[in-house]
Amino acid sequence: GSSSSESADNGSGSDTIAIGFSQVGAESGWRAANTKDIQDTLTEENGFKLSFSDAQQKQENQIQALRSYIAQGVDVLAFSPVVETGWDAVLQEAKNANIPVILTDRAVDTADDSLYESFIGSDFVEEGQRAGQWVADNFKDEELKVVELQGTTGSAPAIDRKEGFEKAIAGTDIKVVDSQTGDFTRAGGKQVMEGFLNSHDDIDLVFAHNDDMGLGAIEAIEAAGKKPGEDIKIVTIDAVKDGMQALADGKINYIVECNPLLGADLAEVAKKVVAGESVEKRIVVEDAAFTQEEAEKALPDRKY
Ligand code: GZL
Ligand code: ZN
Repeated sequence: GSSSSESADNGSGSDTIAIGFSQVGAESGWRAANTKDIQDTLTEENGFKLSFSDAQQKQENQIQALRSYIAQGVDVLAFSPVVETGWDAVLQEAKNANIPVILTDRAVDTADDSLYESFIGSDFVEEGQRAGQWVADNFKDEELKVVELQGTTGSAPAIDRKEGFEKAIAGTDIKVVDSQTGDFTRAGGKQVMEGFLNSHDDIDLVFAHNDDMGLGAIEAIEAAGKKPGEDIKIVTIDAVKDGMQALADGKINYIVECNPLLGADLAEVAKKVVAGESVEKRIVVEDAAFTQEEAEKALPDRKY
């Protein structure tokens, strides 16, 4: 376009969108798939100059990255907030700098939702509810003892998945007898499950907020001489390849998907926002769910 009307050059040529993205970390298979999709989609040929950073699951690193992108004068900011609270200051700084913000994957808890343009991600309450509903449907009259491996404390998926699961089992004899965070990692899930196995000899089912913690629980259950998927049932959320393989192998009993492929929606929303077009405040990503049989069929074509 004509140079005079273009916005101040963002150092990447006026038609390319300079986007700063702060990623939670690299804690799980889901995160790896999400990162790959964003980096494969927000490319030069798609009209983007992507600055990407990994915060190792620390909020202060995310805030630091967002501030550096604001200082660089990017056209748009995007991030997946590791926890729900503590973002108002940096979001206000972005607003003061006229840099629009897009949330992907996880939500923030803010009184002023003018601080971001759009939130693109799954409905985590529904994911927890679908997991709980499968348990309620399959064990409705049993006094089932459940232990819960929670995601990162204070994160939207951990808060919402717990809420959804509890809603689904309300009114049944299913009881969550222990619940602790494994921080969405395999190592965390294994360590917490070892603790649960030491303090409970009556565990019937594990509800893990993601596949990676479920895979860690499998290691702990097998080390204790029990059969995962049989002696102790396992229900998880994500449906990444390793989780789906364990499901097909009968070590996990049910998985609710959490689609990590958010790159296309992010690219579309970023282009509209930079062009000054209105965008939907909330874009809900659709998720599927898989039994052991369905995993066998789906595995060959799984993209992640
Ligand atoms: C969910 C995402 C969660 C995944 C975990 O959208 O935020 O974080 O369920 C990941 O695997 O670590
Ligand atoms: Zn017990």
